[in-house]
Amino acid sequence: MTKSTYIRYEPVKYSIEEMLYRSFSFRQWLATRRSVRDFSDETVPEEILENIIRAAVTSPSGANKQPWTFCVVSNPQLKKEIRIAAEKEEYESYHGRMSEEWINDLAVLGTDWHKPFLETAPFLIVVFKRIYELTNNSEKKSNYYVQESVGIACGLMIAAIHHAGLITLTHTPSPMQFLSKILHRPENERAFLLLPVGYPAVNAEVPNIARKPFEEVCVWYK
Ligand code: IYR
Repeated sequence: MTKSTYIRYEPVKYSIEEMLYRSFSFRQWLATRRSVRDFSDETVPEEILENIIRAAVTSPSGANKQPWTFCVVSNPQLKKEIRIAAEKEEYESYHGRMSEEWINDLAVLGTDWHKPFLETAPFLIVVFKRIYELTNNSEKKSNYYVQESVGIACGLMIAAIHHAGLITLTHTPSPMQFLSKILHRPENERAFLLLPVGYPAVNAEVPNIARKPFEEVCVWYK
């Protein structure tokens, strides 16, 4: 067993006034984030994408295993292949695989099987979860709380995308095996989430939906 070594944590210290201001402005700014499906094809400097992914990988993870791989796709041929394969699955989903209740619940979003953003957006970030690790001699090593860890990393990444002044949406074509095939991912990886990243199209619109009232989602036990 490897023994732990500790290093000093360098805390940031703000005054109460600063904390009130920072927490308020951060939540107000986060509230301006929306899932946007209408992308411009305007390109984005690669360094911005790199910064976004470097932000995501600061995420905590089970036993610090960091069980994720972020694939950044800008190649137009690959984006086209992904769109064709995703739309094929989505067509099946919207025409029988999803329950009537599910289809009704999606009505407010106005989504359907067409996914033009998979080609229009300059970048697709395809997030893979690593369900285990393989050592050099093909021994399997465990990862822990993979779903939670990768989910948290994606949350940070969505905030980083918004912070950079770009848009995204969480796209989950189902099933997603086609992504492993197209991107030639190894057997220990499973597609987790697909995030197109770019600028919104001119006059892009979003569904007129609201977040739940705070009182409904937060319970205090004082
Ligand atoms: N994956 C489909 C359907 C879909 C499902 C949920 I839950 C959403 O919040 C939105 C869409 C699609 O991307 O259209």
